[in-house]
Amino acid sequence: MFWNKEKETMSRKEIENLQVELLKEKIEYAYNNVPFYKKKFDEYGINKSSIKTIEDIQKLPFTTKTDFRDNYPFGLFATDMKKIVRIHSSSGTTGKPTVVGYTKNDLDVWSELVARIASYAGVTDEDIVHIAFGYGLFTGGFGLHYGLEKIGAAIVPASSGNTKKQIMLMKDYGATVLVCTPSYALHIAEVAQNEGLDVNKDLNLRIGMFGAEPWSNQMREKIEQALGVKAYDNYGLSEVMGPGVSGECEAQDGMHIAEDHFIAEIINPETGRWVKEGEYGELVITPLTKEALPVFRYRTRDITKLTSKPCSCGRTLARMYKPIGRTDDMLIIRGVNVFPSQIEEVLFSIDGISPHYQIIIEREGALDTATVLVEANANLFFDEMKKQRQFLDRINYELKTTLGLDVKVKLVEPHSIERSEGKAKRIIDKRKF
Ligand code: DLL
Repeated sequence: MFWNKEKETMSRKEIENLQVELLKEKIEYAYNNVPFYKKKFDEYGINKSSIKTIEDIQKLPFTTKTDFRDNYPFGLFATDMKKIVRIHSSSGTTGKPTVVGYTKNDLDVWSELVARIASYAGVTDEDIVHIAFGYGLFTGGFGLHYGLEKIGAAIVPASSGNTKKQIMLMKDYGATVLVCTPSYALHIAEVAQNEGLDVNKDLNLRIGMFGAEPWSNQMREKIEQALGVKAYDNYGLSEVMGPGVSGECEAQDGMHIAEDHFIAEIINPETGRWVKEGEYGELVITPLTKEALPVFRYRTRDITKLTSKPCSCGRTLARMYKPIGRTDDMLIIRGVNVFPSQIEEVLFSIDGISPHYQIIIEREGALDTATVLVEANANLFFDEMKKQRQFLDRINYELKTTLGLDVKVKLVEPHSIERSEGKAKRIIDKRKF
């Protein structure tokens, strides 16, 4: 379903012309309002006339998470506090959180773009939407909330936690759309089943809008089966706005990027240069309309690929494919580069494994080792050693043939891996640096 057909179907030329104009304006705006960018642009000899075509964006320096940290908390803001009406932040695993601010106008754009991705997924003003993202500093709860409100849907701002109560609310209020992380969706399904609910009879869900963490297509199938929904992916990050940067349409062949508000590039993370369209690399995003916090060429660390080919849905906005991991997530195990998502794909293709797993990384001498903890389904015979052995051999074999990697696999009791209410913690890194 189109939300803003004019913007969703611009020609490539129109998109690029608009991006060039907005980028020039933003460069001037940031130069005049953010000392950090004034200094950087002077250093690189950049001003708005440096940009003539979209390729010229490559002249600009990158912005990284470290730049946010170095300017903690408000050093990158372009407006004074009088104009700031909201602050969010994202906590990394180390150091200070990244702080982001929004003007009234930024919030309007944000809800417009979230309304857009929700309508890609088919959400309408007739839906009852259960939002189980945390409401707080995390951009997920509030971000989805105001976008869906703009569509006119009835929102149940359940926030995260207390899964049994969430299920009761979904059942009693007849929620038709569930919004949360994919890992929490699976947890909800598991608890509902334990409570003796038949999701097809007792719940009324039809759409799931899931995002905020990587998830494979295999996981999508599991969620769709377990909850009786059609599951749509959506992507975003706080540094450039939050959710609403991109989302899947009915074709589910990549997520359409709101290119009238963002420029997306894919670079080789080592050289910083553009890769060819369709090749995997690191996603770099430049928001074009942010007032409170203009950012240029933000290095997301997410590994994905782009296509600007027209989509069967009729939209012309470029699409990014499911991120397969993050540059800081990549494991090098005995010389083989692997992302947790590749391990997930293998695990989820094997019957008898419940969709909950964790990867423990340790260091033995100079080598990194990985142990995959896999939860067996309750109906797997735990007391039958031979069957267990065969099952483990099968998982080892599949991992080895698909990834070329010999990893240790350990079966653990059903329900022993911690369930997440937000972003799942898939990797436990025990290495000491
Ligand atoms: O996770 C924003 C968001 C909220 C997106 C709700 C979608 C739905 P941050 O907490 O700043 O913002 O985390 C951003 O999460 O760089 C990716 O690594 C990851 N991520 C977000 N969406 C997806 C997705 C929100 N659909 C970081 N697939 C990003 C894979 C995702 N990874």
